Amino acid sequence: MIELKRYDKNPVIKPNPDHDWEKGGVFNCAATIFENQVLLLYRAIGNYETYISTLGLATSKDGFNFTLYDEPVMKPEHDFERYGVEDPRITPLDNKFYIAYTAVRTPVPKGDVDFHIGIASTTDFKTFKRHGTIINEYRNKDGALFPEKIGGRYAIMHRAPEPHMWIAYSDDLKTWKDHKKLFSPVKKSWQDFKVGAGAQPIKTEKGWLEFYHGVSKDFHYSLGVMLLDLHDPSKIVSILEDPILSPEMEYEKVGDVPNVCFTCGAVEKDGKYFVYYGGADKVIAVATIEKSKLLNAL
Ligand code: BMA
Repeated sequence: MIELKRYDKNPVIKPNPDHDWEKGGVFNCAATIFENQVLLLYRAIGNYETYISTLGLATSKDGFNFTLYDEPVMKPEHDFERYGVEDPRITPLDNKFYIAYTAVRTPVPKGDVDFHIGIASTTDFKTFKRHGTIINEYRNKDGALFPEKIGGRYAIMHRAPEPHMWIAYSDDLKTWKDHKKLFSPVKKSWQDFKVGAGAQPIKTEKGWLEFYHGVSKDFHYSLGVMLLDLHDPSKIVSILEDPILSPEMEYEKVGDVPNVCFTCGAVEKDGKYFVYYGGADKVIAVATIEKSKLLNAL
């Protein structure tokens, strides 16, 4: 069975009691390579009453030891994200970095929360330009943009209507059409409740590599992996039947939400994939796998 190998000193980032904005939890982070370092944009919670997320920044030369910053780099700025910026995915595209994130529009602890996929872009990870929200006809999250145009159009994975993974296309990154169902929950399995995009898709010689999440009926969040056709990413060319990471360690089982491994980002480095993930909505961990081993298995 193919599984990710956890870093033995996980978690790599924990809540910081000295920073009000990230003392409650740090989790679900985007990952990219920026200026020869691994860069993470991570979700941070300060206050449990409001549960409003901001995004913090962390950088690392080796992918394991991170330098952290005192202030969040992205905070809610507009009405459409007033109650939080969550679960970012970074995609290098058109000489910028685009960020697809969950823009929360109504208060989180109060019942039926409304959220959409927000799009922002940056070149320096200091300032972020907002491009509004997309696919607004549905409550939506788990947006992950592809890093290049495919067949002349931009492409994104998203998650509405639930519980499926969808793919859609756009000429301008604003209007999205030709929505196709990409993948659905699998009966009587570790992913029988819902499935959603995880990391930003990564281009390989065999297809678009996608580390995604699957949720079971007892609310365990595990990671799976699939390969999508390079020219038609609505087609799955290969998918592993078993999860590649499931909640087993204390930091994955016990936290703010129990039994959660949730990825929003992975990078290729030194012949391996480094998959960053939130453990139990509380800490950030990393697990790796050799590129050749994974691609041979798929
Ligand atoms: C999902 C997302 C994630 C979260 C997970 C487990 O729906 O909202 O942000 O990590 O639930 O709570």
